[in-house]
Amino acid sequence: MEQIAKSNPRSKPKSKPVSKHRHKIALVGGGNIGGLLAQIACQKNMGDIVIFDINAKLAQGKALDIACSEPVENFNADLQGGSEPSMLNGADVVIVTAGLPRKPGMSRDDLVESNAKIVSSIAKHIAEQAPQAFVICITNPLDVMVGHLQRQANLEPQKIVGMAGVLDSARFRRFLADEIGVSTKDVSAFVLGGHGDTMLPLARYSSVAGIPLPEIVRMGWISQKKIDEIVERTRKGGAEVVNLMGTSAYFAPASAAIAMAQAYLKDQKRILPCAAYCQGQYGVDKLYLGVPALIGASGVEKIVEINLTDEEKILFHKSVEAVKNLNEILEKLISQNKV
Ligand code: TXD
Repeated sequence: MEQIAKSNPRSKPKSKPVSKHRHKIALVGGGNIGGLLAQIACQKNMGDIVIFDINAKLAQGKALDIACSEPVENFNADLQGGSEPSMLNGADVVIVTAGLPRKPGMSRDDLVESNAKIVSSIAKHIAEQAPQAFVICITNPLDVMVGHLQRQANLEPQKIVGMAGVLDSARFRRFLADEIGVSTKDVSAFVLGGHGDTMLPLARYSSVAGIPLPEIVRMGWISQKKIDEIVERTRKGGAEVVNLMGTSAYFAPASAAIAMAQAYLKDQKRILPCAAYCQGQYGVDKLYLGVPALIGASGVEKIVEINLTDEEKILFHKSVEAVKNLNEILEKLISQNKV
């Protein structure tokens, strides 16, 4: 009888050969968002899933648990969990959530030092194992972490984006739809700038069934005062959830990142608000910032430059400065060898 090789339980898990027929999605961070990313990606039949986490047992447990939902959910995917960097090998998409979430009272900016260290540690794994992947960074403070990850992993800028704008605009759309009394599907909304209190939800570029929001105000469906309140609620949407749940949001962020991954994997040419690498657009150079980006099979295929009024320019500039200041804090930490 053929000797069945006794696998040494302590042997390193071998990275499964990359399926020739399915995409491979690697989730770096298997926490609240990472686990949901794995489940949503499976249920949308997006490909094989790897959950990589410093807490190997957490990653293995979530991979196993989701894998056992396959017979019921009727998707088709191999799932792997663990803490071996080789698991990332050959990934088509890498979604990074490794990092600490906010606690009540914390700002996203309070996470710079701790999360920059984590991002530095995983950047080399991505560079070695999946340099061709489309990388979506979620870890906060987002606009700074995506730039840090791009530099540390030496990735092509158009192949790495930050997820925030899709989430922020989804919140904006939800609040507007509830107030106007229409389906969220018929509300399109725009958010520009950094993922923080200086973000710029743009009512002027938002619409209901193609009717510009200012016209909706003229039609009496919603007041300008209410729109201003909703803009402010959108800006503080993350903190609202943190104060309710005691930790950062994870359902809507996971859905937002999956939409971005699908735009890449299916070459959908979607225009999505992403933290993308600006090289002169909006007067911003060599900086990641939330802008409308066309996402397709090449990654960020175009950054869409919209006209801004003088007032919008002032608010946008404030957001740019906030992101630049945070980058300066990071550079200082790096110069002090703290990151
Ligand atoms: O819109 C956005 N971009 C934001 C981002 C929306 C919501 C949450 N935002 C941020 O995402 C949040 O502030 C955090 O920085 C990340 C991840 O949030 P999540 O809620 O998923 O945090 P968890 O549940 O703590 O998960 C983080 C996981 C956890 O399992 C750790 O063990 C793992 O990250 N981790 C690591 N994995 C691999 N390698 C290293 N070094 C590592 N360090 C921690």
